[in-house]
Amino acid sequence: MKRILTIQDISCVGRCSLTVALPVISAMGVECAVLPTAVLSNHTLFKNFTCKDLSGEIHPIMDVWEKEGITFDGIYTGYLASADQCRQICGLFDRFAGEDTLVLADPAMADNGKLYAGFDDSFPAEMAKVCAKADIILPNITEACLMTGMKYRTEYDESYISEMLERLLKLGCKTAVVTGVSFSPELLGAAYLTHGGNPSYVFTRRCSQCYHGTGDLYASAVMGGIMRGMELNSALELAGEFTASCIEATASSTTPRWYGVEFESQIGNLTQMVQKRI
Ligand code: PXL
Repeated sequence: MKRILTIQDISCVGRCSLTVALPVISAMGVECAVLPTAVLSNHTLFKNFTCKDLSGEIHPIMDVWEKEGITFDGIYTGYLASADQCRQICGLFDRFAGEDTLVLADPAMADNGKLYAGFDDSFPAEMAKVCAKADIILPNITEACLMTGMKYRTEYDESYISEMLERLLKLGCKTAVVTGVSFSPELLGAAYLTHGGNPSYVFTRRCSQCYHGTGDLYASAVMGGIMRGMELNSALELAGEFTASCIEATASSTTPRWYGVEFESQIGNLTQMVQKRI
């Protein structure tokens, strides 16, 4: 069984980051080791939150893993709590990402044109350095703009997205995927580009509701799919289908949207979706 390491915070309440990555990646038949970067009472879209930064734990943990000879087939980074942590995670790649380790970076730091609470304007440049070392990066349009200096737009055409993909590749990653791309009211998806190729698109039906944490669900499913041997295109299709099914399963819920999507009811479905694609 493949073993991956996911590096992101644990928000105790609110279904995002580790509380999403662990169940999703496990359900896909991949061992999910974790490096929690911070403990929050809940994610930062609630009105109040506590945040205990765990930066001081990263080096001692890495030293022990090295002593124990622990290795990973993949490393998946998500929300990182500070610029210093970004630098530490670049160092972790140098120590633990060998030739055959797939590194996927989701620069979870912004949405809808705005950085999340707690980050300042210098943070995207540090996150861009994490992305530079990754094989695959998975920003949404806001995050891509912040890392490339492009202007954030809600209305755009294919040339805007292809310029974004080109600029993201220039950061240094091998494959750039931009999520949350849409050219029509019915479809939402991802655009991706590899050096020397042309932009490709994977669309899924657009769900009218909007919930917090869907980016983490999507990225976790992409990582799980790739680790199960799927081509990127197939992993993106699966992730889009899974995320849409989770949103639809939550549509009748009256719980506020910042509690995230009720993915729990779709975990059995996810396991079956993986079986069909491998
Ligand atoms: O889902 C991204 C995310 C992860 N972790 C924390 C967050 C957010 C988004 O707001 O606040 C702590």
